[in-house]
Amino acid sequence: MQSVLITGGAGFIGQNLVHAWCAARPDDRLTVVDAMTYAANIRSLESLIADRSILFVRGDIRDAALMRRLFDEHKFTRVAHLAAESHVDRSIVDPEAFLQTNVLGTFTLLKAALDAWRSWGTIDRARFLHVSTDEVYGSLGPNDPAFSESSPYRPNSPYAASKAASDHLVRSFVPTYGLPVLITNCSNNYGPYQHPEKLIPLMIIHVLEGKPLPVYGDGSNVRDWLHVSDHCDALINVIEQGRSGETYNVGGGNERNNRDLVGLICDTIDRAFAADPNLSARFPSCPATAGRSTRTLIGYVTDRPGHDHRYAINATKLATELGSRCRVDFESGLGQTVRWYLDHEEWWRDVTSGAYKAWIDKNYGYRIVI
Ligand code: NAD
Ligand code: TDX
Repeated sequence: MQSVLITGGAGFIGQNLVHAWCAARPDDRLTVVDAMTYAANIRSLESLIADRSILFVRGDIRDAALMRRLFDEHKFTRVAHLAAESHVDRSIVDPEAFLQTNVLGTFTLLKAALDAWRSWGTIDRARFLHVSTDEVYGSLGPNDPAFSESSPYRPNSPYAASKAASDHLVRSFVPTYGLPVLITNCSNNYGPYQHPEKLIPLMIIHVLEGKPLPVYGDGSNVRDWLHVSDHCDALINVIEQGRSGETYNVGGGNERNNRDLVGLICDTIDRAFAADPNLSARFPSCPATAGRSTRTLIGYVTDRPGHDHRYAINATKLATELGSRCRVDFESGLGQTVRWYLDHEEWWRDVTSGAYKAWIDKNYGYRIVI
């Protein structure tokens, strides 16, 4: 039995990880710490909190006194660190929050773990998993080999630079202080509970509401899509079985350019409307209601500055050392994700009101259709 701290557990991957962890390791005691920024949502955790399967603490990882108190109260033996500012476009408009949370927050958490585990004399049995991104490696050309764990760091956005800085800090705690850390760098996740500012949920919701689908640039940028459940399984495997001090890349092996991906989302929704007449009543503004292809909503808008062209992950190390492999086929994973958003309208309407709306105005207000 382990006492586990999950930071950022109210975010997209965090919520999925909490559920996966409870299912895979029911005897562990889980404490979730989350600052509840605009990106957080704890609806899916409410029943776990109510029946005391997990403890939820609203708190900021930059709060050193709180972090140390939590370590002392709960005697954590595992840390899965996911708390972060995670949206590239936001980091372009307002980078400071990324340095605060991703760099300083990670440092504060590392220090709390080190001080606690040293003072208890348990450092040899503890594990600190830092969840990072493939964006630290920069951008690939069309024929370049996929990123491996030894690819050089070449971050191109303030978000990627802040994650790269945090990876370096985490790594430095191994030779300097002997902290037992593991780092994972993963590709783009998709699945339930993803905030609608990210590509896949944004496009699904815009299709349902009959709004334009803003593809940045010419839509040729490629991402390697990883279902969040495969990612969570890999994280649990890495924290328990991975070699301390090592980095593991996690990828979906599903490269798609944004143009094709958005077209696939449209076709999936068109088929769902053709099969279920109730959807037309629920989403009257969707072109599929009138039997028109929702691809007619696709438009090309001003590109993201510094837009990385292609990401692809070589996940051989994870597969050969730890036996972790993806199980979710991309087309069926995308179909399930579309279905999830169709079935959870109340969830995304809630998220897309208020603060989210203000952000959309700020991010898309200046973009012109090209
Ligand atoms: P998310 O934005 O959905 O969730 C992040 C969570 O962190 C939110 O609940 C937020 O409230 C919390 N948080 C932010 N600042 C905090 C602070 N100072 N203290 C405590 N909590 C704070 O992000 P996500 O998509 O779930 O990503 C989780 C992690 O995985 C991040 O570290 C991200 O860099 C990494 N990652 C994500 C993806 C992806 O495709 N989503 C891919 C690669 C890596
Ligand atoms: O409206 C949009 N139009 C568009 O064309 C949005 C929001 C995105 N895009 C493009 C930009 C990217 O090429 O789609 C692609 C995916 O964009 P995002 O969903 O913003 O993801 P990305 O920038 O690739 O970063 C994601 O994967 C790596 C996560 O948000 C990061 O947290 C993670 O580290």
